[in-house]
Amino acid sequence: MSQQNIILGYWAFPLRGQPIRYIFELAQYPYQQTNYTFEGAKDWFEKDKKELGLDFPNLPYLIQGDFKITESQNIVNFALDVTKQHHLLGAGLIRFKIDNIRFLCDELIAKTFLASTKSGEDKKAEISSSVVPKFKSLQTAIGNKKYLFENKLTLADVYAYTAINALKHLLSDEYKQFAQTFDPFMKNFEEIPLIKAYHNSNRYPKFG
Ligand SMILES: N[C@@H](CCC(=O)N[C@@H](CS)C(=O)NCC(=O)O)C(=O)O
Repeated sequence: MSQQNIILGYWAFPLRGQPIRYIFELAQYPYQQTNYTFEGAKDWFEKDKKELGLDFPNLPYLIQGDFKITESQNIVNFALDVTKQHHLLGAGLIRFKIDNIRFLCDELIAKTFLASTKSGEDKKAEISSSVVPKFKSLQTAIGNKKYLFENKLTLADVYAYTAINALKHLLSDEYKQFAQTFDPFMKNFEEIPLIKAYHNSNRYPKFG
């Protein structure tokens, strides 16, 4: 692999592409960002989507010289490789339990965002059918644990935090019923020194 700079392209929000940012940050691995705003969405749709030379144009994307990939889970795998953080995947059968939460939360992040864009009965239906039941399962899995598996940080925590943070900011009324479980879980993640420094930096594209 060439030593050219890594460029990560995604929306300027901590949604589906956010776990990739956490992986680079947890390793203090240098990466550049192209963060697209919703107001400036045409920079993506009308320009970069057509001009960057991506085989399968989408957000997130990762470019390193001539190496260009999309699909968020593919980029997560690349980021784990390049930062040598395979331990975040776990070992043995736990790997599959971790991935269970990883893929559930990936979908949940998208569903939470989708529900937040709706209104009235549509919004209520989306929340009660697709969002709340999955957060209830996540709440049971978290219980009063600091980390989901083996008392240490894994990709499951990174994804769970990203999904819960999306719920808290995009559907704040729905968050309330989970706060007793999710508040301490979020606080624990936010107190990891590298995460704390990142969240306080201008590299973190926070909500609002
Ligand atoms: N399967 C794809 C889905 C990507 C996707 O849906 N991207 C959304 C944001 S999360 C988007 O806005 N894509 C830009 C586009 O469709 O051009 C992945 O996991 O990366």
